[in-house]
Amino acid sequence: MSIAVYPGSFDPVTYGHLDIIKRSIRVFDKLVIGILLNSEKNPLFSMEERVEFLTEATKDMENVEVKSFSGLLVDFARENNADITVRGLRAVTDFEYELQIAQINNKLDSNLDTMFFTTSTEYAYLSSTIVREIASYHGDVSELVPPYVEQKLKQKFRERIE
Ligand code: COD
Repeated sequence: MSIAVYPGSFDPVTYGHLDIIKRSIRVFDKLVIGILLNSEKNPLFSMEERVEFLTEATKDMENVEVKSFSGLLVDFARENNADITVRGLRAVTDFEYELQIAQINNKLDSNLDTMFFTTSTEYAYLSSTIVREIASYHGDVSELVPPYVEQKLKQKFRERIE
């Protein structure tokens, strides 16, 4: 059985992430999405909210599991019996950073390889950072994130004004 992990911050999940998920479940028997609990970053959405978003977004995909993790990715992959890490590439600007992570992870665990999926061109410009920024100025993100994420973004930035 081929098992892969797809790690990220997913703060919040976007249609770009979902595109990568849909592409990778065609290749692997099981995909474990790992949401990083990173104490150094100050995420907009709590771990519970990010898990909820991804669980809702993948509810019709049988071979997907959503989990949180802290610590090293190589340990998370090992715990889930995965030997592949999935990552997404938008543009050449992602490549240097992604190559570095892939090489470090392979150095930490030589059984762990990284597979890159390229996104559809319509999502090539899309990132969680851009979504958060547009939403913070009350811009329209309906074509960038699923409807329940859009609602939560509106709520989050309304709460910040009040
Ligand atoms: N199209 C295609 N791919 C996309 C898009 C898009 N529009 N948007 C995002 N992606 C891809 C990203 O390129 C990335 O591959 C993935 O989706 C997740 O993106 P993010 O931004 O949610 O997540 P990151 O990049 O912040 O995740 C970083 C990790 C959590 C993977 C990393 O910090 C990590 O592994 N940390 C654990 C500690 C560790 O093991 N460190 C050593 C290795 S760095």
